[in-house]
Amino acid sequence: MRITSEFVTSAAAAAGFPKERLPELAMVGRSNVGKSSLINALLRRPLARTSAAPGKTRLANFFRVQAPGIPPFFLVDLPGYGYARGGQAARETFDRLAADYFAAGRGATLLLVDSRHPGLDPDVGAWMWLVDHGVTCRVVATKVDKLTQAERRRHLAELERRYSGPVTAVSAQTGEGLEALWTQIARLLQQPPTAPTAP
Ligand SMILES: Nc1nc2c(ncn2[C@@H]2O[C@H](COP(=O)(O)OP(=O)(O)OP(=O)(O)O)[C@@H](O)[C@H]2O)c(=O)[nH]1
Ligand SMILES: [Mg+2]
Repeated sequence: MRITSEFVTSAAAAAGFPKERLPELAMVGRSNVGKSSLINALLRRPLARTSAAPGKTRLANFFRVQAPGIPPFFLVDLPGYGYARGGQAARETFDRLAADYFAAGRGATLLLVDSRHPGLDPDVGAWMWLVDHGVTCRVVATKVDKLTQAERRRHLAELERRYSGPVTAVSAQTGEGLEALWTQIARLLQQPPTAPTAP
């Protein structure tokens, strides 16, 4: 599968979001869950900056992507939530950026959760917020390479119960699950864009 991708822009607020309208898919999840790593694994090149320390991605980064059988789209790397360093001011900036992004009704979302920790309160809270705001959202379990086979079965069952639907398990490290995720992305992007809803 030939995939082409390019970095388009970074935005600290809605005014900086691209004016060009394409289907969009945003990566949402706790800091350090593996959003930027998953983008790089999907695109097969290190476009998004990753870090072992949480809080690496501080802006909304937009990548233009072309993949076979999928109309061109923006993949969006958003800052993670649940990251304390930088204090209240930093947290509010992140919250405002995410609120701006979703208020603009720009597209669908992948909610990334760590496969080792199913059903964390902030993740369930984020999921409920997205669903309440009418955002099309699919759950992806990251870092599955870190689990034993028995843990995988148990944690995935737990996740599917918590999020009332199928969960795609992936590893940015081994590439496991990426093909299934591409199939899901193609399906998500063929749906009509989500309408903006009042908060
Ligand atoms: N073993 C393993 N480690 C991973 C995987 N994906 C990401 N990591 C590691 O997890 C850490 C965080 O990854 P990032 O991709 O920077 O996480 P992020 O969600 O973008 O973090 P923020 O930008 O801080 O919100 C890095 O040390 C990655 O190498 C994976 O699939 N398997
Ligand atoms: Mg990141």
